Amino acid sequence: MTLAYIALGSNLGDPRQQLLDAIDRLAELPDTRLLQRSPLYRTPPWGVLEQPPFVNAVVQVDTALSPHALLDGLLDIERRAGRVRAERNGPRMLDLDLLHVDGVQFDDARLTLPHPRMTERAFVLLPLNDLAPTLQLPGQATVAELLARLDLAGCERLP
Ligand code: PH2
Ligand code: MG
Ligand code: MG
Repeated sequence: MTLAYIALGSNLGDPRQQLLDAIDRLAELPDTRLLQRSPLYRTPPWGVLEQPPFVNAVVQVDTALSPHALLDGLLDIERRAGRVRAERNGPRMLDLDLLHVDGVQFDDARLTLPHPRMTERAFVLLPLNDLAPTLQLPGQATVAELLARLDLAGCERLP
């Protein structure tokens, strides 16, 4: 079994409920156990600014699935949540991104691990820091160190 971290995001429909439903679906993935989930955060949109705020979270799973099989599972959960592939960085019902798989550094047309842009994104590192502050990202620093460099303005933990 291998530890993996998955980021969740939504800013359409009922984002909070989308994330809670997605966490239930993640817990049902084959050969996978949900170990921890972060609090939910409301975060200002990054990339495309003219869109509603997001709700973001991160979960930690223990899985026997390969990274590509796990990715297929995430895409299936996105599809079932009504995700339509549209504008890059634009609004979405549900986005599930595979952030990190223990011991795996990998790059192909479908998947890059660790996720190459996670180190610049408060909406990823803030919830990841709740679960794994000392997680070392290859060639870089720990999650807590990377988070300390980012602007957290507008990020708010939801009750
Ligand atoms: N996802 C994006 C683009 N911008 N901004 C926030 N705050 N949260 C996200 O999850 C997000 C985003 C593309 O995946
Ligand atoms: Mg994303
Ligand atoms: Mg995605």
